[in-house]
Amino acid sequence: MLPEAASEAARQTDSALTLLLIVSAVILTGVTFTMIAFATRFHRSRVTKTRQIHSNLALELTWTIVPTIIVIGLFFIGYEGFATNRAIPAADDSIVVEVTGQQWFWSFHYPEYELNTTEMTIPVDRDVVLHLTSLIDDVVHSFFIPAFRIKEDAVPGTKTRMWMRADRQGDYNVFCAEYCGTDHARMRSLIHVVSEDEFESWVQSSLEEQYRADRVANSLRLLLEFSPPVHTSSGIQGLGIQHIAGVVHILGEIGRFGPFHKDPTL
Ligand SMILES: [Cu+2]
Repeated sequence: MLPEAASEAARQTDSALTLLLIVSAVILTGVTFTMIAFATRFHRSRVTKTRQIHSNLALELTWTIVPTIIVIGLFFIGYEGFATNRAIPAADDSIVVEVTGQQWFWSFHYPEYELNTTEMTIPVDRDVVLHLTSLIDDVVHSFFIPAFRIKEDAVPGTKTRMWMRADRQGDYNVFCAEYCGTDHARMRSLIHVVSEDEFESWVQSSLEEQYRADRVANSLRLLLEFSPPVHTSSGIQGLGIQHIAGVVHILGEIGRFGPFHKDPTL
């Protein structure tokens, strides 16, 4: 049902679930067979008169103490996993990623690098702390990573947190697990778990890409802000000299910083 676990905490969750399943299966089987045995043994065709039993201390103590021990035992096993997932590591020796949900996509911000992305990349064997929220006028979403067995609500105006430490490289799905409107089912993303070296070079190339995109976007914004439209005699808006100058400027920017140019230091 779930993909292979990609962190130690996920395996801890899996073993708690497996144990719970085994205990439940044993109890279900025991109860079912006892029920069938009693229904057969004491069927109306065999027994017409029952003995009145007022108390049976040994039996009552057994069916009180044994289930109590089982339930308390399961509680502690569950609590152990819960405590692991809530013991969020200190921010200074982990990677912080700010996750924002909105109808209907996730976006990521790495404050340490001032980097914005639409998919998440993290290094293997490093603690990663997620700060989750939703846009202020949006709805509640839920950030769910099945491979890490963790899920946390992303709530407008509030910051929630969770963490993970991936120990297997690969690409892992992210889903929104809180119904949030029409395209809820399409609100997916990916987490790429890569080596430390690959992560460093990914940060570098993403920053370069972001820098180029920002330069072009800024030029466009300046052009729109500072170039008033020119009205021709027919009343149709035309290009003014500022527009032409602006377009030339943008073409220059694209040439210097655009997708065809690799060196952002120029
Ligand atoms: Cu959602």
